[in-house]
Amino acid sequence: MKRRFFIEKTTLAAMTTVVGAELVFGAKIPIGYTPLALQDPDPFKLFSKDNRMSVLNSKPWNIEAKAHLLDDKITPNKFMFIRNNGLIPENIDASSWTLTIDGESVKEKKTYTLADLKAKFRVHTYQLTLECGGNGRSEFDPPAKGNQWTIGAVSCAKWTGVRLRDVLEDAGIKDDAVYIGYHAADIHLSRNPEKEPISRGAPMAKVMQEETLLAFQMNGKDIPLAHGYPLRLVAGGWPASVSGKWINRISIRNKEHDGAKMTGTAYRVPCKPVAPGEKVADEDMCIIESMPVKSLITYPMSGAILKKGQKLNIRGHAWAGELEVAKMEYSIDFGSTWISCSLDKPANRLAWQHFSASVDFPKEGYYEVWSRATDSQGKAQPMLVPGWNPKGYLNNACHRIAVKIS
Ligand SMILES: Nc1nc2c(c(=O)[nH]1)N[C@H]1C(S)=C(S)[C@@H](COP(=O)(O)O)O[C@H]1N2
Ligand SMILES: [Mo]
Repeated sequence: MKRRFFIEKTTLAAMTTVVGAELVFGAKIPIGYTPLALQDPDPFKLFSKDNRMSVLNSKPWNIEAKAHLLDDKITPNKFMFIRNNGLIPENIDASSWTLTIDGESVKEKKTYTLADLKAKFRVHTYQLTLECGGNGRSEFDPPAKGNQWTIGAVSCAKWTGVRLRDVLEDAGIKDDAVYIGYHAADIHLSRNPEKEPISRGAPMAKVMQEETLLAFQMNGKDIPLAHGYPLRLVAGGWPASVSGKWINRISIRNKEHDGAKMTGTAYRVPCKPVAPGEKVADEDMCIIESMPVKSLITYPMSGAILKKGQKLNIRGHAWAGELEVAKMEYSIDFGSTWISCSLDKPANRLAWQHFSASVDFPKEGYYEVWSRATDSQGKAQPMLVPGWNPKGYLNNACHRIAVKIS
């Protein structure tokens, strides 16, 4: 056979990079043939996810839930979305894992093992809402590049760990500290060790909150690998990109952190509203902080069919970033009138809240049930997709489900 029936040298080189070893008889691979090592493994088995989750991307892995899969009050691993910017770290050894605190504004650079962290600091558990800044991106027009999240990039698990504040104070925080930046063990898609897939952070006010954790457990067990084993930051209520996974270094900065995905359009939105599609100057972009008020009807699943005269018991969750949800309503007439739902208090600050209502339908036919949350400052969810921004962040439009009465 002639050489041209086989793969190109450049393709072979790319394959070698991905496989992480020499493809010994690589030159014999026919065109169009995908070696098993390059085929995607079953993500549901790989990550112990329910197979009704949606895979948005496999390189890197990005997987989201559906509204009705998020019905649990405490999100179990099997329904928790995965958002990766790079490749999951390989060969993690928790017994030799360390966390280093450094930066311009640390008094004394210090390194801790996981055992040090557990022994030295008080352990706390909080249920914390983590929503990807890009959740809802798929509905923006003109469309925004990136994972086309629908509504399923949100979770509220129980996280156990030590307070970030306690660890930083142990190393010593200088007066000029303004921000922290995290560094993690995940691998850049290029496999270039000089590059970080993501290195974000938060201003000191968020860092010093009692609920901001360096967590080593999720729902009472070791954190699953995909969610940051063995150590992750958890900063509830803020875009989940602040909650760095696989953390091995935190820098206390004397300026806003300038790591990967802190600048340009990444996790930033126009400081003032812009027209859809408009170009926005860099200096007019602001870092996303607290996430906006939002809700999700988790029961029933959209498309429910009921008999005439039957009441429909709906339920779901609502959250409001740093704030509490103060009011929860539903509408069955496309937002013309709203009826209140019963709304629970959060398990703790920064945890989502559960709502429920018993819905009456006037006659047979097709309906949509819409849910609308209002935060403690009086801001409600918009009925339609809110302010367009270049990367499609912060879509907190009302959630809706279809219901047929027959
Ligand atoms: N090290 C590291 N941390 C990370 C990320 C990442 O790619 N690498 N992704 C961030 C983003 S954008 C989100 S939305 C959350 C997702 O957390 P989850 O995958 O545990 O749901 O992790 C954040 N922390
Ligand atoms: Mo995200």
